[in-house]
Amino acid sequence: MSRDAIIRAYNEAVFDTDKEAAFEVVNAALSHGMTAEEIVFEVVIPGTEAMMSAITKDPDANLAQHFMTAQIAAEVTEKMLTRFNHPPEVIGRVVLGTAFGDLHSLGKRIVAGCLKALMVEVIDLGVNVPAERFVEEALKHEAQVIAISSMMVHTATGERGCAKVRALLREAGLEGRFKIVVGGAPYRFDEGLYRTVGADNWAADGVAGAKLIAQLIREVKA
Ligand code: B12
Repeated sequence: MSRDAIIRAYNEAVFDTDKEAAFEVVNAALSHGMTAEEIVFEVVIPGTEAMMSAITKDPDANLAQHFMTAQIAAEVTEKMLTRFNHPPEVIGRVVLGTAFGDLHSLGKRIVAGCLKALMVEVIDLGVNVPAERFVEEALKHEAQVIAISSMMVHTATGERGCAKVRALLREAGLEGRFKIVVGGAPYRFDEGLYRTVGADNWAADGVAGAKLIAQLIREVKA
């Protein structure tokens, strides 16, 4: 099986939301001599990016495809990490959660999957997370980024969401220590909204979000 054939077969399995088939391709790749590192960096990450961009452009693509792409990427990456010759260093930490009052969790889980594939440690606080908890957990885990998902306009713009996290950081003199990143449907409708709510940046999907967060982690650490 050539490398191109492996990449094609992996992408097909993901497109079919067939996790078992994706793992079969990964096992075949290992038995053909590909290393775990090559599988993550040459198959899984580019494959996830390609699929996410195809799904975004395809009006017939469904939620399951979106979700499973990130889920498979996260699971394959976690399995491959145990086989890495030199385990890659975690590049940093992010606390991630859905804003207070908001119970939507699918987008957040996709973002978490994409972050894991980029070697970012994710502390997932779940849904309906009070602003105070974002700050407490970021301090406790020495995170570099606080990532807040909001799927509803009022949980994005409300006083108990991102704006409160910003206010708490300001009051505690912690603004230089953490960057705030937001995402979710309201930010896609209004690309300037992230500024209004006091975030440092936003991203439209999991792959772009993970890349942005990895970049901000490096900036905070520099
Ligand atoms: C599925 C869904 C639900 C499910 C949630 C299941 C779950 N476990 O998550 C259920 C049925 C529970 C639900 C409930 C409700 N929902 Co609802 N829901 C949706 C729906 C159809 C899809 C959301 C979704 O999962 N999308 C798929 C994921 C993959 O996409 P995503 O979340 O946008 O995430 C991607 C990006 O946005 C980005 N991203 C997301 N978060 C983050 C965070 C960061 C940091 C970054 C960088 C990026 C990022 O990356 C993700 C992956 O690529 C949307 C409609 C829509 N089209 O958005 C309505 C929607 C969000 N819901 C809505 C409403 C009103 C509700 C309810 C109030 C309904 C009711 N009357 O009870 C309740 C609210 C409950 C609550 N308190 O939260 C409205 C919100 C309207 C508004 N303007 O505020 C919407 C827009 C539907 C509508 N058109 O009216 N909902």
